[in-house]
Amino acid sequence: MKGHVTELPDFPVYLSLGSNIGNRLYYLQSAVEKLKSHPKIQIQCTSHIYETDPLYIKNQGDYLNCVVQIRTDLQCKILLEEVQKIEEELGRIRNNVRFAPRTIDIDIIFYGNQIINQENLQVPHKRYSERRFVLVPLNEIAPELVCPKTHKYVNQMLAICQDNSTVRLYKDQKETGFE
Ligand code: A4P
Ligand code: MG
Repeated sequence: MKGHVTELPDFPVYLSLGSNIGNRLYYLQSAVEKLKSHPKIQIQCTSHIYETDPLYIKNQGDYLNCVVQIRTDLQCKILLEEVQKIEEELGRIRNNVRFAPRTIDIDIIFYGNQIINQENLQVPHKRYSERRFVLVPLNEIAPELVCPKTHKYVNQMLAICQDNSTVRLYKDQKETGFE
């Protein structure tokens, strides 16, 4: 039921989605569908899907990544729990290996202008600005968004990003169902 959608807060929240195991496109699409059908989440915009070189642990498969802009009245901590539920429903197995391959990873990049520094939640996401796989799709949908921490536009963050890994549009976007 989406009856209360117009009452949702007026600030945007940005999520970064990534998958590099199995049917990556299916996992991204399913995660977007699950976000869409959540009663307290409204999707406002999705970037194209990009195929990206794996960062950090290089000997794993390429990722598909995208960024989604939502509105929600879930508090950020609750939103994290909800996106972790979606990760679990889509077969994400958590182990203690950081940056390990995954069916689906959903990170909260920005939650409006809020700055959150809790043990299990840091927003803006701690490493987003070092990642072209986040900045390129984010810049596609929100180039003039200002980072509440650095006070720079997303397009400036991308211009100064040291990461030079490959981030390319994923084949025929008509096949993705994102258009
Ligand atoms: N956490 C804290 N802040 C946040 C936030 N803003 N959003 C905590 C989401 N989670 C946040 O995450 C570990 C813990 O981070 C969570 O329990 C949550 O409380 P996780 O998803 O369980 O573990 P992880 O994903 O293995 O670790 P981490 O550090 O989140 O890894 P990343 O940063 O997600 O990196 N290369 C390409 N090309 N594309 C990718 O998508 N992804 C990764 C994973 C590595 N290389 C990649 C990609
Ligand atoms: Mg993560």
